[in-house]
Amino acid sequence: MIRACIFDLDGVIVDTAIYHFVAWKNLAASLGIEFTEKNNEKLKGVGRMESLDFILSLGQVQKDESEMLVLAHNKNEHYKSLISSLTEEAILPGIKVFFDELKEAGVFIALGSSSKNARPVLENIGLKSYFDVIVDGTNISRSKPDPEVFELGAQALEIPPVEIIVFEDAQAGIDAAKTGGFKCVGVGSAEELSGADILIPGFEGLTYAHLLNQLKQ
Ligand code: B16
Ligand code: MG
Repeated sequence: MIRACIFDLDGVIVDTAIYHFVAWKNLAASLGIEFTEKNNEKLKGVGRMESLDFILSLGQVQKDESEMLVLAHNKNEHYKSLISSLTEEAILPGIKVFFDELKEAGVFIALGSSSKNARPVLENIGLKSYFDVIVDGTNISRSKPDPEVFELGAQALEIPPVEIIVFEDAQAGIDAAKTGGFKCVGVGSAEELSGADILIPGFEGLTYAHLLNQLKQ
């Protein structure tokens, strides 16, 4: 029986992935590194320092630890300025209706995000009060595809992973959920994502009852 759902944030609840991309692209350009949307796919769900490592390796640029901290800080300041004006209009279609349905069914709602900015984002879009548990980048020591973020969520909920559905838009997140023994719904297309129990294009028109039926098949 499913008793809880853990949601990734960026790309599942709200489309902040574009803002991460803009901020990383800007930083990469300042270092003379070309950073494409295809490169950006690999960074979805991946933590800030690991993302910076990836971008530097693309341009074969070497930086020491203190320089890397400054670069990551600069990217984050740019990202924060981009998300400061987020409102509930940024919530992805169908999410709110789906959350209301979960609440009515008595299913717990948790967040499992790699982002250290998850709480201000949830506050800005007005969804924070829906969450029974929030685990984000400030709580974890290992980034997705490590299952730590979802395992901490399951522990806080006091519910075993087999009774929890994880919703993820990133391959690293799907891998994390499956390694941790969770049910996993991938949000996106089969061209980009593999290994989830089922894939959905998004939440618009999705009912919880229909989703449970699909998961049983
Ligand atoms: P921050 P998620 C992830 O959030 C993003 O997908 C990823 O692009 C970002 O680098 C990571 O958070 C860290 O974010 O720099 O804000 O701490 O998809 O796991 O909700
Ligand atoms: Mg995501």
